[in-house]
Amino acid sequence: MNQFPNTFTWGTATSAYQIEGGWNLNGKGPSIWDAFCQIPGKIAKNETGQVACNHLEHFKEDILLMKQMGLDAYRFSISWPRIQPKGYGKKNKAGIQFYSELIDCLLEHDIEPWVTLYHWDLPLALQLEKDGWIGDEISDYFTQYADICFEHFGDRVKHWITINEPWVVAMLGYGQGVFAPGRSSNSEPYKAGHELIKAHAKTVQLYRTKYQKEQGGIIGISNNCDWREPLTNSPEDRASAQRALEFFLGWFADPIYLGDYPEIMKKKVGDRLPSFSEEEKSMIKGSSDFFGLNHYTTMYAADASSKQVKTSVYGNGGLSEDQQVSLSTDPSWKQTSMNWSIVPWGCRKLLEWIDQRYGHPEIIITENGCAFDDQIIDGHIQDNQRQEFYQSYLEESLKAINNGVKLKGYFAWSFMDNFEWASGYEKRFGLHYVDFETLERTPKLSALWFRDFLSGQKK
Ligand code: PNW
Repeated sequence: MNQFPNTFTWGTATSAYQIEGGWNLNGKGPSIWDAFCQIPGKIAKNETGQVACNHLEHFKEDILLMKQMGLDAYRFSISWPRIQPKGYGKKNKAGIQFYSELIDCLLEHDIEPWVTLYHWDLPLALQLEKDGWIGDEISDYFTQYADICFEHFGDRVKHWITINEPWVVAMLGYGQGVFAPGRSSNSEPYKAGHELIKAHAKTVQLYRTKYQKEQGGIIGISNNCDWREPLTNSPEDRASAQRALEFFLGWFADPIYLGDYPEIMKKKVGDRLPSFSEEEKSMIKGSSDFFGLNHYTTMYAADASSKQVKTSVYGNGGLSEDQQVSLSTDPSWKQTSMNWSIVPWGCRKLLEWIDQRYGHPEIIITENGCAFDDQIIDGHIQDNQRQEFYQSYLEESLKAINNGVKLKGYFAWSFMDNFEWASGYEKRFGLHYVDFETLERTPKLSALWFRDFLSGQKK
């Protein structure tokens, strides 16, 4: 493969609930995921993140493994209820201490911390007492929590991500109910999305007015989006692919880059889509220093304006009915163990679409990766498919750069196997294999390939 720019940032990513464990240790409060995992049938095999990879106690060993891979950066998330057990009021010293040590240890090894403030583990008290992300005050609670993080960690953390994948929080948490808090509705996702955007923007405003000048960091949001390829070349199918992208990524990125929701969403969702005041619009517009993108897969889009679309890969949530697009895959595409198709060129097309629609922003791929049923052969994890996945997605990313896209960094999801939400531990996304009995970590073939690839890039 050709060279990436030498200023390019290379990292891996994780999130708190998926790796930390210690769900009730050292003063941490319960989160909506702690509660959700207690409901029989919500998680494969009724597994939970109570122990996960016990990163809480193994973090130093994990940082050494990152060092061995030659990574520049590590993206992790802070557990809000570890910092504020109830999500508001009193802060928890032991929680602050943990992240402080983690950050120090990364910096001692020359690894840049990229910190996500919210990767889905909302303090349970905010759900029970304040209606979680559909409550009217949630964006203020979030901003107060973020303030604590900037105050305690901002001297050392120079890269902040406010919220991970608001689309997933809204759609899977409030539309289909397959993720915490497990609610099903065709209007709540739009209200949750609205509050998530406000929480992001208020937090960025706080960082910019109170901390950015002195601390000198940057702050943004990570949105997820799949690519949508028109099924045929008909004007209808091409319009549906565009519409599907606007409903997926435009929902969150349009307010931030263009100042309001996409017109097509306003038209099709009607009064279930809340509206921003002029003051909110101007606070939200321009509220991201970089374009964080999580990308996993691609599907075909075909027009379904004349049909009632009831189902999609994401179930029966309001979204698929509202956008009136039918999604499908190509039988020739290989799939991961999540049944997500492997379509590297979709990654390039999405990067180019973002570049064009949002005025050539600096993009960071904050997640890209794949799950496979890894086989251990003679003590080695032979995950050739994962290695090929990374190589092919990176090749297409490099093509996008050569076509003028300002892609500045890439984080592989994930550093190690972990708690894959509703799928439990069965789906393995890691570059490192984790034996969940002994918690022993082992680099997979893909981690070794990455190490060699990075050393080639750094010459
Ligand atoms: C992302 N979807 O989740 C998350 O940021 C990670 O925590 C997660 O482990 C990773 O991707 C792999 O799943 C997603 O249904 C979950 O489109 C679901 C979807 C997308 C992303």
